[in-house]
Parts: sequence; structure tokens; C-alpha cells
Amino acid sequence: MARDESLDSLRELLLKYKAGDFLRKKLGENAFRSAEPGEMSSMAIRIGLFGYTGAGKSSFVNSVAKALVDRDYLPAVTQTGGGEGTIALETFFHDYGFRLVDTRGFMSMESWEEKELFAILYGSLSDCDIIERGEGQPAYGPGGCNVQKGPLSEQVHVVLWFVKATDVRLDQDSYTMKTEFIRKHLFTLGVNIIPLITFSDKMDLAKKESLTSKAKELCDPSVRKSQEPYFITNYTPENSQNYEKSHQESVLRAIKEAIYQGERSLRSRQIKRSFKK
Ligand SMILES: Nc1nc2c(ncn2[C@@H]2O[C@H](COP(=O)(O)OP(=O)(O)OP(=O)(O)O)[C@@H](O)[C@H]2O)c(=O)[nH]1
Ligand SMILES: [Mg+2]
Repeated sequence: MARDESLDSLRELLLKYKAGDFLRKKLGENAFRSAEPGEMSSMAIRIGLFGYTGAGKSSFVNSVAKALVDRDYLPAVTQTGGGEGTIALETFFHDYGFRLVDTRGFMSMESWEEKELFAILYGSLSDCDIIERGEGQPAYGPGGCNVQKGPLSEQVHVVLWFVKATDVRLDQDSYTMKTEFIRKHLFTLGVNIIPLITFSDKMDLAKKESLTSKAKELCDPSVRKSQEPYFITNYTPENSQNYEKSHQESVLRAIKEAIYQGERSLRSRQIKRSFKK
């Protein structure tokens, strides 16, 4: 996807976007012929925001609101004072053809957190459900990735994987290992992962290259063909007086790419579903 579009044209495109537009333009009006009757008219591409706690997922929701509609009020609650921010599962942008599914960040990615992630992926955890975590107790039963699946319209279609540019854990092997299981499962499910590197305002430029390959590797071990990461500086209380246009463009480009990948996943899952019938 082109990475050089202007803020105005990205805004226009995303504000009038309807689920399926990108592939219909590319493949023709029948691109979603395996959809169930009426399915596409009520569809929105669901973009899951995943990553460690404090990586800037909720701030990204606010960045999208700012970049898309120049809204100063912050729809998502972000961390203050270093504590954990998001607790309930929340979806944003109900007026448009896509949704951002904000999740509670992973702490050290224990097994019950993986289960929670699958519940979100499969749409079996509803908006505003508290993502419970207590003393190592799995909140979503023993099934893990066998959780009950909701309809395709409620499942996550693509994942933005947040990596904080200054996260010291990135150099630890355990960081990659922890995400491996999830990555493999997303691959089987046909959900692409797009790496998104936040805190690019704080990034050590000398580390940009190694950070890029690390983020790509986290999302896809066959790094050569995997997705290039998006570098993001989020809209935060600190830069709210002067949130640069170039930052806003990067935010909307990442959304555009996520929508495109989400459409591809949705289409192939519809085709698979039609074969099962
Ligand atoms: N400098 C800078 N600060 C950021 C950026 N993104 C987020 N922050 C700050 O980092 C802190 C954590 O951001 P959140 O958006 O709450 O992180 P989160 O991933 O939603 O965290 P959880 O909900 O706990 O998983 C907040 O204080 C933000 O203001 C960024 O790109 N640059
Ligand atoms: Mg959050």
C-alpha cells in the first residue's frame, strides 16, 4: 500500500470507507460473493490492538480520533502514573466502516492471558466486558483457543501488534517466545499481524534498523516477506498542543493498511466458511 498519501486524502478515504471497498475496487463487485445475505452491509473491519501493557494501544485510539476528525477530546483512557490503563475491552469508531478493539495489555503473557486474547479474537468477549485477571486464574475457562466462536462480524479481522521503541525487554529471547504461540495461531486463523512501533519520538535512531527487524520477526519469522512496521508517535497530553501532521499521516496509513489486510482475512474466511457448508 502507498505510504505517501496526504492527511487530507487519507481522512477523506477513511471517513467515507465502507467495509469491503478496498477489495471491491481491486477485484470487482463480486469480491465478497461468499458473504452471507446482508452480511457485508452491517460489517465493519475489526482491528485488534494487541501488545504489552504501556505500549500505547489506548493512546493510538486517541491518535486516530485526532488524525481522522481532529478531535481533541480523548475517547480512550490511557495510563497515568505508570499503572495499568485499559481494563475493559472497548471498541471505538462505531460511526465508520472499521472498529478499533482496544484490549488490556499483556503483562508477561501468561497462559490465561493467551486465553483472553483468543476470546477477543473470536468475538466471544463483548464490548465493555471486564477482562478479569486474578491470581493466575484463567478467566475464560480451560478451552484456550477452543473458545466459542462468535459470527465473523464480531471476530477480529486483523491485528496491530504494538511494540514500544524503548522497551528494554525486546532484546530478551523470552519476549519473542512468548508471542510465538499467538502468532502461529493467528497465522492458522488467517489473521495478519501488522507491527507498529510506538514511542518513535523517544527512539534511538541508531537502533531503528534492529528495531525494525525485531518487530518484523515478532509478527512473522519469515522476516523477508513480512510486513514493514509503522513508526508511530502517539497523540498524548504532552504533545496535544502540537501534534505534527506527519505523525497523523502515519497513524492513518497504518489504519488503511490494517483495513486492507482485514478485508483480505474476512474474504478468505468467508470463502472457507462457504466450503464447510
Ligand atoms: N512519548 C510518547 N508517549 C506515549 C506514546 N504512546 C503512549 N505514550 C504514553 O505512554 C503511556 C501508556 O500509554 P497507553 O496508551 O495507556 O498504553 P496501553 O498500551 O493502552 O496500556 P494498557 O492499557 O495498560 O495495556 C501513557 O502515559 C501515554 O501518554 C508515544 O508514542 N510517545
Ligand atoms: Mg490501554
